[in-house]
Amino acid sequence: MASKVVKKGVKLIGAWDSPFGKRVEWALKLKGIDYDYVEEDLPKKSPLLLQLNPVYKKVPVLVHHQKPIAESLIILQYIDDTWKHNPNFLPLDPHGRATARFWAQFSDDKVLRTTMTAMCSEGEKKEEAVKSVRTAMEYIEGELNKEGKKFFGGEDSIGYLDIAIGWISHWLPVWEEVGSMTILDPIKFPAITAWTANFTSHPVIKHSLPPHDKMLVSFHRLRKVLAPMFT
Ligand SMILES: N[C@@H](CCC(=O)N[C@@H](CS)C(=O)NCC(=O)O)C(=O)O
Repeated sequence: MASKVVKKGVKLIGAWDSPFGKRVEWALKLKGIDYDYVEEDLPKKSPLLLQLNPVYKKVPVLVHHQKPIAESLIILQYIDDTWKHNPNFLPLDPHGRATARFWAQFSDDKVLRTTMTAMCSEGEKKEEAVKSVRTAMEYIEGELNKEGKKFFGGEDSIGYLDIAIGWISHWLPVWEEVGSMTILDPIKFPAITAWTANFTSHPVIKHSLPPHDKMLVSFHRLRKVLAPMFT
């Protein structure tokens, strides 16, 4: 874990149960950057959020020296580019960097979004979504096997792709429960299962995970709101 190196000028606008906001929190903590945190009430978006992210109106937003940056995967790269001290999140070689970004985008598009669809839908639509998430997860399983290390970032350090797929370790079980479905079968996905245990045991991650029960309440509520859009 890096020591505290930056004192001022960094603010994170997030929401406690947002897997995207949590990426930025993890990244700042892993780099040892001091920051102010502003919790956003998403049902009643603040003028601050609308001003800082007028295009998407979503959290997270990182403000550094009064300049906002939106979109969690872009923010992760900004953090890595700005604070270059250890740990380095992205590999140094261009192909390694491109590959990590590719799989991060893939896991957002094909795993995370489809899991939300599965959680919020029923019947055939749900079955189809669960099937496609499992197919997509096979690629992540394959990448972890290829790496053969504890984390994508290496044997000891969490990297960009670990942070990007970090939600699988703590949000996915909640979404499985809320959607009454099983996605992460440990027999089918032993590498992801082992990675999940490693990730959630890391001291920085372990102490910054929202409580499971509180998340269940929050995502049951979200499911109720979103379900009509998936029928
Ligand atoms: N692609 C965005 C997704 C951010 C996102 O969906 N944030 C949610 C919270 S988890 C949000 O702000 N939702 C409010 C809304 O959609 O109006 C990222 O990676 O930052």
